[in-house]
Amino acid sequence: MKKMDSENVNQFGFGTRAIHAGQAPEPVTGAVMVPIFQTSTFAQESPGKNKGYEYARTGNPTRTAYQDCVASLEGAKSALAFSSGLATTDAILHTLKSGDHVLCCDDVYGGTFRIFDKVYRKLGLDFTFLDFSDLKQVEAAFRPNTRLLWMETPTNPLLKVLDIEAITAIARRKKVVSVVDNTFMSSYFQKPLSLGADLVIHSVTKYMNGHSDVVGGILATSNSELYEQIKFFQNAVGAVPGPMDCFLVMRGLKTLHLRMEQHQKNAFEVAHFLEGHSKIEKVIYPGLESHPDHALARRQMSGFGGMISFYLKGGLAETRRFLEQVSLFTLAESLGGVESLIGHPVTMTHASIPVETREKIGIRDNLVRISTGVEDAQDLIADLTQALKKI
Ligand code: P1T
Repeated sequence: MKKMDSENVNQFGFGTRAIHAGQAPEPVTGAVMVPIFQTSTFAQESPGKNKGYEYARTGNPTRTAYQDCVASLEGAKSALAFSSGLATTDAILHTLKSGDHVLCCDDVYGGTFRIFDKVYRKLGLDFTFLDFSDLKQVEAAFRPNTRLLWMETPTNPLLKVLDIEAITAIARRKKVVSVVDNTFMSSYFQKPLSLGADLVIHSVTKYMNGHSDVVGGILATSNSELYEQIKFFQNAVGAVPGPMDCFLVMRGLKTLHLRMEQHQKNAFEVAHFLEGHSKIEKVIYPGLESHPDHALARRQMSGFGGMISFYLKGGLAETRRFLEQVSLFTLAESLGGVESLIGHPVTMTHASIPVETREKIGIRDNLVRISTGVEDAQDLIADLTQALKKI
C-alpha cells in the first residue's frame, strides 16, 4: 500500500485512516508508532531557523500526528487539540467579544452550560438556550449580534437528535458560525462538517480515546480563517495536551471503528431489554423506533452509538437504590470507554444546571444514563436485571 500523505489520505476508508492518517513511520529510526516527543523545546540551528518546531506549547510532532489523524476522520482540512473538551469550547468562545450573542440548544452537557453561563456571561457575552428541534423557534432567536450557534447531537443526556443540515443552513444564511459537539457519535457515526457545520468538536475523553484514561478535546474545521484564529488562541492561551495524551488518543483512534460497532450492538441489546422491563417507564435510544427522532437519526448518522437514557418507575429513592446495586456497570461520570458506565444526570453530570431548567427539559430524579461498553451484552443485562429486582 502506498503510504499516506496529505495528498492521498482521503482515498482510504475510515478504519485505514484511523490507523494511518498523519502517522507515517518516523523518518530517523523507522519507528512504526509515532514517538511520544516528550520535550518542551527544540534545538535551532541559528536564531529562527528550526525544523518546524520551536516550543512545545506552539507545536509538538506527536500532537501534529494526532491532529492530522482527526482532521482526516472528520473530513476536515485541519484540527486543533486541547487539554480537555471544555478547553476546546473555551478556545472557540475566545473568538467572540463582549456584546456578542450565542444561540445554544437547551440540552447540553452541564459543563458546557456552566462555562457559558458562569464564565462567559460575566465577560459580557449573552446566551439563549432553546429547543433546537423547533426550527422556526431557532430561526426567530437570531439577533443582529448573534455570532455563534452551538449544538450537541444527540444531546446529553436526553439524546434528542437535532437536524444538523437544517440548523446549520439557517446559521449560514444568517452568517453565523455553527459548532457541532460530536462527542456522542464520534467521528465514526456522524460527519457534521459534511452536513454544513463550520466547526466540529469532541471531548476525546469519551469515544475518540475510548479507554477512560485521558482527558482531552479537539476541534476540526475546513474554514482556514477560523482555524488560524483558534490556532492563535491554542498557542496564546496554552491549554494544550501533553505528548503522552496525544499518543494515547491516537492509539485509541486505531480501534474507533471496531469499538463503535460493538458499543452500538450492545446498546441495542440493552435498550431492547430495558424497553421490555416492567420497572422502566421509558427508554431513550435513537436506534429504537419509539425514539421521536428515529427517522432523522437514520438519515443523519451512520449508526446510533452506545448511549442510552431511561426513566425508572419511581423517584429519587428508587433510582438511588438501583444505582447502588449495579456491580458490572460502574457508577461514574463520563462515557465512551470500553467499560460500561452508569450515571445519574441530576446529581452528577448535570447538577450545575438549575433545577427549574432541568425539570422543564426532562432531566428528572428518575433519569438514568448508560454508556454501554464493549463487554458481553448478556453480562450487562444480567447486572441490570439483578439491580432492578432490588427496587
Ligand atoms: O470533560 P471534558 O473533556 O472537558 O469534555 C466536556 C464535554 C463536552 N461535550 C460533551 C458532549 C460532553 O459529554 C463533555 C463531558 N461530559 C461528561 C463528563 C459526561 O459525563 O457527560
